[in-house]
Amino acid sequence: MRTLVLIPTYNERDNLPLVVERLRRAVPEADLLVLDDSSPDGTGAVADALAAADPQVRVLHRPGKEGLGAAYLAGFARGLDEGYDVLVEIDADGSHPPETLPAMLAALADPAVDLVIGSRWVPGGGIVNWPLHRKALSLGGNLYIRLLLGMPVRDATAGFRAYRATTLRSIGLQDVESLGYCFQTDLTWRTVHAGLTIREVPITFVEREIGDSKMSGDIVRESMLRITRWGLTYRRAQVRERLAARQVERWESL
Ligand SMILES: Nc1nc2c(ncn2[C@@H]2O[C@H](COP(=O)(O)OP(=O)(O)O)[C@@H](O)[C@H]2O)c(=O)[nH]1
Ligand SMILES: [Mg+2]
Repeated sequence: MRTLVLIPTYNERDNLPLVVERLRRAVPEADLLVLDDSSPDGTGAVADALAAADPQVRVLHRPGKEGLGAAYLAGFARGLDEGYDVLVEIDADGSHPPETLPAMLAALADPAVDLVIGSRWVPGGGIVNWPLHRKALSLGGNLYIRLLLGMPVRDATAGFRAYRATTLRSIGLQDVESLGYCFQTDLTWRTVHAGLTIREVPITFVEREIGDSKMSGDIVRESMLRITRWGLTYRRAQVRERLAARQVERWESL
């Protein structure tokens, strides 16, 4: 399976060479594409230097910071266009261990599996060095998602994933509006609704040691708003379906 690993970056100058080196070692056959939003710290130039030294590393320079979702959509479009079979998402800050990627790709080799999520919230998974409030946000967010959307996924917000190209082609990427981190939940939801199969592989998420998180109040607000909206639409449709079924039963008993 031809694999393209997408690495979104915003101010990851010191992290990028480390994650690229670990990825090249862990999955030597995979190609890498850095998605840089013109980081002010010069990450783009660092990426160019890595690309110049290694034909399996390339860079997509984007004009400005448009959010993680927009960067990934551009990367998916490129990878699908180039005919890759598998597209991988991974953070640049070292939080997602590239050493777990072979196990994730092995899980995706099962033809019954359409998306593999590197999950922090299944047995064997975990988080190192996150403050309590970040853990609470992730657990609480996932609980809210499960209650409202009823998805059988423990870590729907996770950003370490391997998608089959056919999955990305069948979930309506052209309609995705999510800009921030709720992009991950959005695509999980679309994958479930397309009737596709998700497998979670445990990972140990390690909080970054270098640079700053781009998590923000805006990102949390966007997630809450969109997830609540999807949930209400879904639950309303469920109620309508149940009422319609009851009506049919009544007619049939007449
Ligand atoms: N291209 C691009 N990358 C982004 C953007 N926002 C975040 N990232 C990258 O997405 C990954 C996850 O972001 P991070 O700040 O570590 O979030 P956290 O792990 O949830 O605290 C990192 O590789 C960031 O550099 C963005 O707007 N554009
Ligand atoms: Mg991070």
